[in-house]
Amino acid sequence: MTQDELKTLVGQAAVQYVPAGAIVGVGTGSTVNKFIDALATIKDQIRGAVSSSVASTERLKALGIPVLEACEVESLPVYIDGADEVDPRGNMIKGGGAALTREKIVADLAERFVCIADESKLVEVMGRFPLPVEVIPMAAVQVARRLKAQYGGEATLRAGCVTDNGCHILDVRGLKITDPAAMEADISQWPGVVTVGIFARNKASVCLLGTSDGVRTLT
Ligand code: ABF
Repeated sequence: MTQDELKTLVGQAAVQYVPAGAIVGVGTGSTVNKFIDALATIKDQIRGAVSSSVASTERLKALGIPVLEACEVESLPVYIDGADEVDPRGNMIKGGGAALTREKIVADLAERFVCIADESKLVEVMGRFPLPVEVIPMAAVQVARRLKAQYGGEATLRAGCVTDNGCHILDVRGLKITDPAAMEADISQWPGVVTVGIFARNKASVCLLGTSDGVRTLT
């Protein structure tokens, strides 16, 4: 199967995690696009969606799925999103698409996070994919220095990238993320850091991985 077919497989499989009558949290990316297409087939059975990006909002609306603002809901039964890397415990690196802050906000509203990805995203220890860190522009150099001093990471500013929040992204190479929860908690409280792309506090409750043998479920 091609990577695109694997994404379709998990996008369709994720629909079974959407309860009837739900407002669904919907993430961003090419795998989520497959999920949105599948969600459209049951759109009469849900109340709508909260989306983590303009791109997903447009796709949802084009398919006739109502989109609500995050501030209009108190909680979501489920958030379905992709990842750049996921470990066997459900910790993830996200933010390759620069939407990490909104993704973490929507994930935090959700009771369950269902991660959908092709099996190439599964790693034993995260860090091969450069870790995105969204920063207030004024803090970028200082945060980069600190990433080097404390974690040995080489941070580079993502060229031409201004996030939905008017901020910048550092991509950090050379990390071995052996304790995702501790690293997320630490970097998150540095001055000028908006969001670190480690999702350990909001890790996946379920991960659906597309493999050539079908969907593999990690819980
Ligand atoms: C979002 O989209 C991100 O957090 C991650 O960067 C990316 C994954 O995209 P794709 O499904 O296209 O690989 O979920």
